[in-house]
Amino acid sequence: MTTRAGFAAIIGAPNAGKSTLTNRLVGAKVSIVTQKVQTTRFPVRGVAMAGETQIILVDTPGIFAPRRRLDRAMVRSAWGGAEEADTIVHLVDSVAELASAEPGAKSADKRSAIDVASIVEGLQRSGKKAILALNKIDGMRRDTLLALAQRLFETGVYSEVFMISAADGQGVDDLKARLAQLMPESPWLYPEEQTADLPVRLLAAEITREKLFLRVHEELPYAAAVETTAFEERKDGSVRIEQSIYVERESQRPIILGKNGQTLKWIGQKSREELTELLERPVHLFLHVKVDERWADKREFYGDVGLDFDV
Ligand SMILES: Nc1nc2c(ncn2[C@@H]2O[C@H](COP(=O)(O)OP(=O)(O)OP(=O)(O)O)[C@@H](O)[C@H]2O)c(=O)[nH]1
Ligand SMILES: [Mg+2]
Repeated sequence: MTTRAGFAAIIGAPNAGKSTLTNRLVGAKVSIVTQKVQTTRFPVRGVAMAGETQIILVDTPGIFAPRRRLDRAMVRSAWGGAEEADTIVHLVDSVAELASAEPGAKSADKRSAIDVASIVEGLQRSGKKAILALNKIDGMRRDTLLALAQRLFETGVYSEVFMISAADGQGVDDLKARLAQLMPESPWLYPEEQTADLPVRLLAAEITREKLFLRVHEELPYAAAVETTAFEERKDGSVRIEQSIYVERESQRPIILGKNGQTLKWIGQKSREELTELLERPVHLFLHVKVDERWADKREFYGDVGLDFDV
């Protein structure tokens, strides 16, 4: 039996749908998804099986013009993930890309198009060919898509084009089959049943961060981090998890707490439900809100997940 295994990095502008695609290819949730840009903060590995082939997907942070130290570290790690991979998928939000060319385009769409252009330049510099995957084709017209595919393909940095919807699954099986062909002959790199490669404390913190963003993304445009401070297996088979939610300013604390603590309660409930399912045992979750104005610049948070802060 010949087995294959290798790495496929998924790069793209913030919000292109990279984590949604990673989860869909793996068939399980390994990376969190929100409607906010810059949700993924460090490379997350998901393991997908296609027959005798193991495709290790590297979901990367969005690539964009960085300002803060955390941003720079995120963007660098995204390119790092691409360099080490056997194949690169550049995922593009087709809706944003097409909208950016319209008169009166939204600034978010324009920003996304600028980020796409910078990724094309990065690929040109690296001399590597990528697979172009045009995402979010659900509900889009075919002719507009073809024109977009052609325009991007002419940059010369792509070997082929796929049109997909990570959300509803269209085209994803074809992309997966192609990725499987591109993997080198190799023994499998992970046990067959493993889907994610993320320490469980970190995954638990990510799940709470997802719920936090889902609930307060308008009021808290950027600033929050979650850390698991205790993870204790108990004799009765349950697990006790303590987490700190860090915000940058005292004024943000009430946003997370909500009226009578309702918002924090909702976040805790949703996170606990998902953790219970994920860990397959009862979970007791305790959340604390802390103010730390410099969390984004802190090495402790991200050093252990492979973000390199030395500039
Ligand atoms: N309509 C539609 N929406 C999608 C599709 N794929 C992803 N989305 C939505 O796009 C948003 C961003 O998805 P993510 O998977 O978090 O995007 P990302 O590229 O990982 O984002 P960052 O980690 O912030 O860089 C979410 O609201 C998704 O539900 C798709 O195929 N169609
Ligand atoms: Mg993501």
